[in-house]
Amino acid sequence: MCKLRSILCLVFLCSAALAAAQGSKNRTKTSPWQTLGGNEPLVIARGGFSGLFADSSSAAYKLAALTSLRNVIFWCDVQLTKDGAGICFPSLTLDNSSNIAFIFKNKDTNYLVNGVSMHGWFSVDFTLNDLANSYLTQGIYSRPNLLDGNMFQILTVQDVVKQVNPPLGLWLNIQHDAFFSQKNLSMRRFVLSVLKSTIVDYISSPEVNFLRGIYARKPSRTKLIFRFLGKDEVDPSFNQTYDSLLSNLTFIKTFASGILVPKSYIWPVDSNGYLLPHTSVVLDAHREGLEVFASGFVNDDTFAYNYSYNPVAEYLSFVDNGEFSVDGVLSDFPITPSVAIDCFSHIGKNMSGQEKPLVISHKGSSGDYPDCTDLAYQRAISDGVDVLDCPVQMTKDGIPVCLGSINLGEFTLAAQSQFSNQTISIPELGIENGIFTFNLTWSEIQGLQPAISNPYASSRLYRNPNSKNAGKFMTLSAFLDLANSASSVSGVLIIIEDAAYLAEKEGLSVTDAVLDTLKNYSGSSQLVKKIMIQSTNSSVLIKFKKESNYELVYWIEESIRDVDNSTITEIKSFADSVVVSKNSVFPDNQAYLTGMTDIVQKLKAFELSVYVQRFRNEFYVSSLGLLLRCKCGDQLICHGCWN
Ligand SMILES: *[C@@H]1O[C@H](CO)[C@@H](O)[C@H](O)[C@H]1NC(C)=O
Ligand SMILES: *[C@@H]1O[C@H](CO)[C@@H](O)[C@H](O)[C@H]1NC(C)=O
Ligand SMILES: *[C@@H]1O[C@H](CO)[C@@H](O)[C@H](O)[C@H]1NC(C)=O
Ligand SMILES: *[C@@H]1O[C@H](CO)[C@@H](O)[C@H](O)[C@H]1NC(C)=O
Ligand SMILES: *[C@@H]1O[C@H](CO)[C@@H](O)[C@H](O)[C@H]1NC(C)=O
Ligand SMILES: *[C@@H]1O[C@H](CO)[C@@H](O)[C@H](O)[C@H]1NC(C)=O
Ligand SMILES: *[C@@H]1O[C@H](CO)[C@@H](O)[C@H](O)[C@H]1NC(C)=O
Ligand SMILES: *[C@@H]1O[C@H](CO)[C@@H](O)[C@H](O)[C@H]1NC(C)=O
Ligand SMILES: *[C@@H]1O[C@H](CO)[C@@H](O)[C@H](O)[C@H]1NC(C)=O
Ligand SMILES: *[C@@H]1O[C@H](CO)[C@@H](O)[C@H](O)[C@H]1NC(C)=O
Ligand SMILES: *[C@@H]1O[C@H](CO)[C@@H](O)[C@H](O)[C@H]1NC(C)=O
Ligand SMILES: *[C@H]1O[C@@H](CO)[C@H](O)[C@@H](O)[C@@H]1NC(C)=O
Repeated sequence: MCKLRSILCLVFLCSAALAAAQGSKNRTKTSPWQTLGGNEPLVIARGGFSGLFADSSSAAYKLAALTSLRNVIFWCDVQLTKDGAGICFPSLTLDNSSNIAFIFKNKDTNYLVNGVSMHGWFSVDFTLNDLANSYLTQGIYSRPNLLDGNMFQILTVQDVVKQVNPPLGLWLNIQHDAFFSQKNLSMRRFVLSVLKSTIVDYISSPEVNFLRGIYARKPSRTKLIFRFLGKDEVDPSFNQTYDSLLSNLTFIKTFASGILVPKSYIWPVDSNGYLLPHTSVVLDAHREGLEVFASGFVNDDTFAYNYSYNPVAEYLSFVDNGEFSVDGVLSDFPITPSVAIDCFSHIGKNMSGQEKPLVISHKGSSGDYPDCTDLAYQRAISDGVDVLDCPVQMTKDGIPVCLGSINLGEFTLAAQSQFSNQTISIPELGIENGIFTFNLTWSEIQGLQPAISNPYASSRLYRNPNSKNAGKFMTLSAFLDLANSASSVSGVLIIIEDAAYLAEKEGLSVTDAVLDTLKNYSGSSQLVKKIMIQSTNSSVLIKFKKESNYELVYWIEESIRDVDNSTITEIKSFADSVVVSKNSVFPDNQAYLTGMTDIVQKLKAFELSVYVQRFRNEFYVSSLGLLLRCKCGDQLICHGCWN
């Protein structure tokens, strides 16, 4: 059975699907889109692929064109310079996203913006010529700035059209007409002049009077979109809160063909970070004949625990929820909505008909529930896992149990329990101050509170806090019962480590315990699942090879770049398949992928199946990116000293 190859297949299938999508606008889908006009939702790239390259840089726009659906729309936030030129730039002040503060050290100032004082280097204080020597930088400091040194120039709207030739559409967002008017600069004049020479599909603004002012003069193909800001904020041109405007969509419809709302207008999130039921905004606006676009989509802050840090799941809740679909999403990472729309919509869990790699759980669904608890396993099953894993540990009374680690301290509250006095260090296992599974009986372990793992706690990304201590642990035999009764599960992966230590030092044979449990199981009722035994120690696999015909999986723990034929031949003598790390296949340099090794092909040439681990949803900033910035100290200096 094709395993890793199919992972790649899936990637290529998606690319092929994207390519096909690019060839024709008609798609065959099992259910129609619930957008206003029944069209596929649009992907709007905010400043291009601004999650990776500096917002509004040519590189950001070009990457968006390369990696998105063909009808991706390029979003440009228009700001005016002192001499009335319109540049694409994400904010009124230039200092966060360019090196302007470095070049014009004392030209910062304070202005009132919609009645609130704001400090910075404002576009209105610089001519286009002044900006010629500035370059764009990554303005969101939690994102890596390694690509900033490429001297991406600040572009005018016309430059964007010329340099990157928007494949389909251009979307101009006019966030601050009222402010520019105060400075005697006319956004209206600028926009109308652009409309004469350039095709613009959408113009959005949070100011009613700006849109009403161009309504009669715009070409018919250009759609006006009213942008909602925070519900309590006031539209400075109209003196009404966005909340009150939201209750008067009939009025909005008199000058706009759609609305753009923060995603929380549609799916609100409670103060604990969980989704509330959706509002009726999309259905109400559609009833009024208004398109609805949602903003605020980024992969590095997919917020609501309900999505398990999976940005695709978030997009699907806006475009494929069975009740409505927004007409477009505004994203800093347009590749992700493109894939969500083109590859993952309307398929539910039915992936049949596509060659699909095996999905193997890691300690159950350990991103959602504490490791190896019944809840973690049940969630993995309901999510459609193919193979359930059980890392086997031994209890003091010799019972094989599925537990996240030999050290109870890592995944339970043992250290806060009556067993805290069992804390010891065992150098052979490389563990200091642990509480070991083999020092507690099964009934003692059952009494411990599980604790969810939080591998990204240092980036303040926590997993499902509502269930952080939920669930019950399971013996290997209860685990087998659960897996056996789940019809969608095809196999179980039993992981055995530290067998030599347990046998020699603690007098416990984990291999015998596993073999007995498995044999006994087939003796009593029929175990219908495929059995896979995994270890980093070939001696363990050799022992199983002698006594069974289970699939033997050799785990190559260290990250490798290459493997020679004699090593593969040796592996082949005791294993049927191999587990390697992700970065043995796709090595990286400072968190950017550098290419692909040929390890998978080499192993497969010897008819070994290849599994890759370990996939996690959390999207976090590489510590190196942060480190570079910290070393540089001040953020401004930082932007200049990356090399
Ligand atoms: C797309 O489908 C519609 C109706 O299903 C049809 O009228 C139209 O001709 C198709 N367009 C193309 C390019 O195939
Ligand atoms: C600039 O960056 C700071 C710090 O990240 C942030 O608080 C501020 O809102 C940003 N300003 C703009 C205009 O984006
Ligand atoms: C804008 O023009 C008015 C009238 O000509 C003038 O009084 C005002 O000072 C100007 N404001 C700015 C910021 O230049
Ligand atoms: C804006 O509206 C508020 C109440 O709705 C009112 O008190 C205030 O005077 C208005 N401001 C302007 C400039 O019209
Ligand atoms: C909607 O807004 C318009 C313009 O402000 C106003 O004339 C109209 O009375 C409002 N309608 C409702 C139902 O609030
Ligand atoms: C999100 O998760 C919470 C906690 O599990 C649940 O109560 C809530 O109903 C979920 N929200 C939605 C919209 O499904
Ligand atoms: C799943 O998809 C396949 C192929 O697309 C289809 O034949 C099958 O009926 C679908 N099954 C379900 C349960 O929808
Ligand atoms: C740990 O403390 C308990 C009482 O809380 C006691 O019964 C047990 O003997 C102690 N074990 C060790 C190894 O000290
Ligand atoms: C692997 O297991 C064998 C026999 O059980 C043992 O002698 C050996 O030390 C183990 N190797 C490692 C690296 O733990
Ligand atoms: C084997 O199964 C029998 C009956 O289900 C049970 O009584 C016995 O304890 C089991 N033995 C082991 C080693 O699991
Ligand atoms: C390694 O094995 C593969 C597959 O059998 C073979 O094509 C290749 O030539 C071998 N490489 C070397 C260096 O022997
Ligand atoms: C675990 O604890 C250590 C230290 O108290 C003992 O030396 C071990 O004998 C004990 N192991 C078992 C299996 O109970």
